[in-house]
Amino acid sequence: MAEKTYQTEHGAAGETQQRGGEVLTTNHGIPVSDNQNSLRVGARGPTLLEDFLLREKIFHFDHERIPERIVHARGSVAHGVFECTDPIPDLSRAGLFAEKGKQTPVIVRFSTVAGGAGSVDTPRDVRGFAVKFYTEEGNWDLVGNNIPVFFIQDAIKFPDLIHSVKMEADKGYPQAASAHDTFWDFVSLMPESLHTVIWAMSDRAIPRSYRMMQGFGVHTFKLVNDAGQEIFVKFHWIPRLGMQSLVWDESAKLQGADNDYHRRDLHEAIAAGDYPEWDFAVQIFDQDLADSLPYDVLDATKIIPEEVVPLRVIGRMVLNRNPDNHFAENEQVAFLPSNVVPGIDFSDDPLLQGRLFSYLDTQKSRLGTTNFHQIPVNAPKCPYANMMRDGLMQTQVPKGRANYEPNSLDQAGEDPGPRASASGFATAKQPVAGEKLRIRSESFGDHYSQPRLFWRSQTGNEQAHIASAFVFELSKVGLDHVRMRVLSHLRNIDEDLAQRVADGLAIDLPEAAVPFRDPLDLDPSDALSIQKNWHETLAGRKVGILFAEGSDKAEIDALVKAVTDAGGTPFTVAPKVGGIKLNGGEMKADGQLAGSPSVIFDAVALVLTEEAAKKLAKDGAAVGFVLDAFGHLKAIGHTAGAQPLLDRAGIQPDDGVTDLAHLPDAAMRRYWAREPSVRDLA
Ligand code: HDE
Repeated sequence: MAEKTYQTEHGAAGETQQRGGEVLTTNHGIPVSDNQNSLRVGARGPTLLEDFLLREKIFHFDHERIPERIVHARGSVAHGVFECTDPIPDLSRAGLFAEKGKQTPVIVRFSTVAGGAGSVDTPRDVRGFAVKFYTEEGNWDLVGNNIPVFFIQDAIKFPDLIHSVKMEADKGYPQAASAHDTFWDFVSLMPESLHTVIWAMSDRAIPRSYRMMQGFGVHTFKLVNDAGQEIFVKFHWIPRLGMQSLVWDESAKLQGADNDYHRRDLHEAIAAGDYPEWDFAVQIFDQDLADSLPYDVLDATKIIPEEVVPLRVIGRMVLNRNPDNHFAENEQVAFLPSNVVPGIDFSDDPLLQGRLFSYLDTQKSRLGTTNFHQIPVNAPKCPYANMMRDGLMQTQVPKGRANYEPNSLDQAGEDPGPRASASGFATAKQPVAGEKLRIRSESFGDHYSQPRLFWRSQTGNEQAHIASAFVFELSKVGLDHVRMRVLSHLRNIDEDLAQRVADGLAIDLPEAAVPFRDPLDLDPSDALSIQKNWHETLAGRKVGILFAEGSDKAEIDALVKAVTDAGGTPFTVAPKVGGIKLNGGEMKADGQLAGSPSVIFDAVALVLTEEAAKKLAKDGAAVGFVLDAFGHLKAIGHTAGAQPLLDRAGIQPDDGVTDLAHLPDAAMRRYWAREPSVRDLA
């Protein structure tokens, strides 16, 4: 008896499947006639091993994942261009800094450190800021962070640091969070980490957007000019939008509201033509200046304040293209601090020296082959040639016999292959002599002066955030002796900080730790504060406009225009997205209320009639929308009719609560002065 069969609409047997004119084929180019059904005996019988179409498809799928990065697994990339604005040929022979207007393509990857590839974007964490410059003399990778210092001074401690911060080995949690025993145990035993720890407890570790973060090369590097003269350099990225951060409760809620908050923000900005931009600056100093400082420039736990060595802006970077494919360009991009070009060189920073090995090594484990440089996103955009051959996944077909050097094949008329050139990369000459020792220089021994400098450079409000972050994290630590040890260090940073954290934990202060070197009172640096450097602009900021049935369409239209004209991004929110009847027409919303909480906006507007506001006052999502906007110190613009909803949320009007006309201006800032009324800070 013939069995009944059916064909799905897209898989009609006998028709060639086409998309954009392309024929669907196997990986070996064989055209496919049916991509919906496997080959079987009869309509309901067993599937045949012969089905090479099924087997190839499943086989490929089974192997689609590669090991995620051991750190910085979660990241987002964008392409762009670096432009030299102030050439420095006297300092460096690097071609990308040689002429004004010289452009170099780049790819940038921003990342969190501790979480896995599928983790959230807004935990408290350091952010990676890795830039690959595709220069005419090869790739230069400046693999930096958004915090200018690091937790440890020597690469040999890196596996311990990372093991301690990642999810605990037995439990497998917490994911993407430093607030647990093992991290605080480790850092409290390594006082060199305290400077980075205090940065990580500050608002720097909860950025509002990748577009609003500074970037730092962290280590001291060297520039080398044509004459072979070298000079020390530190690299900085300065966001044109200024720095902005989230508040802690907001960043925690964002982890539920939008896991992809930063990735989406970057992608949407570029797609809309709001290209993120940074100035690129250098701090240049010589050995004499280095010798005059009370800390060691080879110690990656130290900054050189801008007030001591000023920043010189020499370029700018614009990110103007989104990746076409997440896997090909984000998962497969490989950054190597060992990628430097002629004119840039390493210092003896022991952390940097260790990194020079680690990144090359890890690519073999992640990407599976020493030929990872051939993957399009990693390949130099300039010609490259050498005698290295073969290996897994070799995709090139080198011609001829010249796979060794020296050779004299040219004398027989054959291509002898490439030769080293005197103008190629040459390590800066540096006299070195000494005994082999496992030892750390005493000049690396001051662990408290710079955290103190950072603390004293913050506004009162920023200090409260730091103290509260310590309280939050240490409240999640179950080991009393670890908390006490952290407090014993905080006393050496600042007694007030230590006392506030102790009060927040409701415990008594322990004795101060005994410092290896007594801390100094270094001059505070205003450049270290986010709030002191806030740019009052709507550019890069998003305004959520809540409306409902009966709202005035002209008012909404006017607000959308005003926000757009001021450089901001309006986003309309309503209880239903499909179409709402308004006074003066009908309107679709960009987002539904329950799925568009106010945490995803920088400011909100309530364009409501009294009747709608009364109705929404009974809806938890609407009350939460207003309550959180207020609690997160955002501007709230509203119609008179919105009052019942504001009352339900208990809003006490202040400078940030305005009528709609003043909203675009009010939305340019956060209302820090409001904070004591909404939160009990340490
Ligand atoms: Fe990394 N780091 N790191 N790191 N790091 C990696 O390399 C490592 C350090 C940084 O978006 C890994 O390709 C060691 C400092 C960024 O792909 C790995 C040490 C700074 C990224 C590695 C450090 C960084 C990484 C993991 C101590 C700021 C992401 C995957 C000596 C200056 C790059 C990979 C991307 C990634 C090792 C310390 C920044 C394992 C051994 C300091 C931005 O190789």
